[in-house]
Amino acid sequence: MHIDASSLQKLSDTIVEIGQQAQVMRDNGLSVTTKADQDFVSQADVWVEKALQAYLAMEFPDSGFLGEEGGLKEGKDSIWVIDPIDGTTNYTLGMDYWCLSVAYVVNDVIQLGIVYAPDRDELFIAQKGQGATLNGKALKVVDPLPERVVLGLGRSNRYPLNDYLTLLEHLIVEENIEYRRFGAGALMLCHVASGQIHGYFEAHLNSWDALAGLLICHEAGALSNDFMANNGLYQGNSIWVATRSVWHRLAPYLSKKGI
Ligand code: LIP
Repeated sequence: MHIDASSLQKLSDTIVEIGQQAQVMRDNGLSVTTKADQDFVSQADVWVEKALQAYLAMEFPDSGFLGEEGGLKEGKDSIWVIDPIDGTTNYTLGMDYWCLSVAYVVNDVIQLGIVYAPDRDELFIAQKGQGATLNGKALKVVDPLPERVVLGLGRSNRYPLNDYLTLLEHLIVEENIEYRRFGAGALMLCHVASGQIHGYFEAHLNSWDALAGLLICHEAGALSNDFMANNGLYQGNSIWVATRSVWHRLAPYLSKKGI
């Protein structure tokens, strides 16, 4: 199902409204529960997901829904993939590096990606084949000077620490590449598209963290691994995205690691 311009406008306005409500909820005080080591959920994560699901079920009744907190509701050939608050730890601590991430997938192909970071007032939107924008301005990735590469990284307990440390050593010692880890994969992917960083790697990311940011990167001209391979939609996958020159520079090392 194609998303026309007025539906897209209504949807992005709704995401902005819900994101601003999440700011109010934080300012009013949050209850936070532990899902696993260093993996938390607040009542705002649950509220945001339910609010988005209610809106999408009304506007797109035939579509399915996959959310980080509420899980899967099957649909016909399309599905909305939602991370209500990506960067929950940052959000609960009052840091500005968090976002809402909404992706629309038809027959395993990402058709629409919307990422909104309320504290930064950054609204990223991409539709397949129609480019990517940040607050309405077109995005196009640019290759960095080889000595000025900054790579975004993410890690979790879903992946051996040693492999992460080995990668860090390779980047710093062998490649003289700087890195940043800000704890919200969806927003870091968007900052590849907007040129703040020149690539992003995480050994395992869930589809709700990855899909919207991935389309925004693709539509801005970045290269990536095939995240949807091996049932990536439901199992998650490794994610490796970069500008063309950074991609080709690190691909040999990462392919040795099976990426
Ligand atoms: C987080 C991701 C981050 C990853 C964390 C977690 P959450 O998402 O954005 O990249 O390293 O393990 O998955 O839990 O804040 O939605």
